[in-house]
Amino acid sequence: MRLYYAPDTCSLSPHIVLRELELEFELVKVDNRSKRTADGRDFLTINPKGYVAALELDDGEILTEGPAIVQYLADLKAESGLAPRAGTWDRVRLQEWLNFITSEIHAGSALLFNSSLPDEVKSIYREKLFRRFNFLEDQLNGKTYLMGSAFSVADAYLFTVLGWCKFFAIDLQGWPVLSAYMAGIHARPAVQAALRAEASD
Ligand SMILES: N[C@@H](CCC(=O)N[C@@H](CS)C(=O)NCC(=O)O)C(=O)O
Repeated sequence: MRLYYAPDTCSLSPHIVLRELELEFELVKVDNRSKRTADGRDFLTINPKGYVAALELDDGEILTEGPAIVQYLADLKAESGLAPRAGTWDRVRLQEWLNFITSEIHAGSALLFNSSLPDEVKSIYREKLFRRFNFLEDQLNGKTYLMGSAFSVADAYLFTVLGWCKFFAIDLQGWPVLSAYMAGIHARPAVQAALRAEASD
């Protein structure tokens, strides 16, 4: 398998999951501006949508969309518990989290990277994001992970997108439960390994 990724982006989430599952994979860096891969290919021929993450399977199939990729990976090793078994109520709860993260936190914060948006507009989106953080603060109170006591692919995703707060000068210390949650995930060996690999590639 190959993971097409760009540092500091949402592709960190499937990267963490690949390492949590101890699957064999190759990392291929993508320049998100030029749409070229580090090995000199046109990334648009791999993912015509032009964005990471993209997962290339050994048979050549390309899978895109972070929430789909991480569920596919977790199901390759169902015994890992990174996703509850398909068809169960817990799996639907996991999908509820993945959808919340993708539409509310990922898409909601990606707007803040847009340097052409005026500050007044950005502050509207920041306030909306803070309401979502308040919700997460309540939900995570008394829990180690989103799904309870077991780390899941939703945690890899939430850790990834909340990590962007540093780019927006948002201090997560204002949400102590979320801060502690982030620190716990940051300490996981697979997370450390993924961060090191992306920093050194
Ligand atoms: N819906 C996609 C969004 C992926 C996405 O937004 N990727 C960003 C990085 S976080 C990207 O590569 N953007 C470059 C571009 O759109 O040109 C997903 O959830 O996987």
